[in-house]
Amino acid sequence: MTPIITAFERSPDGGKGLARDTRVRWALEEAGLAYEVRPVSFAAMKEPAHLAVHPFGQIPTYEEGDLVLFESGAIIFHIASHHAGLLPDEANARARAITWMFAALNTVEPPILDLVTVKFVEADRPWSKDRMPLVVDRIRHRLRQLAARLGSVEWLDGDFSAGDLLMVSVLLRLKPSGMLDEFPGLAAYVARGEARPAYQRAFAAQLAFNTARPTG
Ligand SMILES: N[C@@H](CCC(=O)N[C@@H](CS)C(=O)NCC(=O)O)C(=O)O
Repeated sequence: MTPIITAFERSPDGGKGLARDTRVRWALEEAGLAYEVRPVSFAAMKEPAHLAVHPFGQIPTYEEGDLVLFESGAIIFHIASHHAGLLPDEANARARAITWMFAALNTVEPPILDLVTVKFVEADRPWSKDRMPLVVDRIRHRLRQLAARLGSVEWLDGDFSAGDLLMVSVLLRLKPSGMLDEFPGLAAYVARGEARPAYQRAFAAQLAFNTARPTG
């Protein structure tokens, strides 16, 4: 059964690949799975039909027969659990790769999301300028720690895994800020992720999706 994912009808980033359908597309490509994409407008996202699939009115979602999932991490974990290539077979290595999935989403992504919030959502608040350096410092702190752990190895723990897929996806959100360039080891790690053929296919697919259709 071909899975169906949802994506922004038109991503606010215009196809830079920062919307979270890209990471799901990437996992599907790594697993060698075909998939369909259902576009959802911002308005439709908050309507009952979509809320029945995603309680928080967001993308991405994943439908496969009777199974309906939301949360990019849960979707990627599902794909990785059922297809080779994204999680190691050995139990402890698998548990460590899953730990990195959580670390990406729970420890590294939140401060990075704060940067987007302070830059775009809170830009007109009087305290926004004071908050920015705090947010940037918190990101730097996490990047320093992550860079120290990664050292000079290729991936976080052995072979490429869903942990790397999520970590690279989360770090990619920093690209427009230039902050990654302060950490050459992390910038190279992200570049290795981007160079994977599966990422390239996912990126191209979301770009085509976001640019090929006329705005409606
Ligand atoms: N934790 C969720 C976050 C989902 C999320 O924030 N999706 C964004 C797009 S990347 C969205 O739908 N934003 C529109 C909105 O929240 O109204 C996940 O990882 O799937």
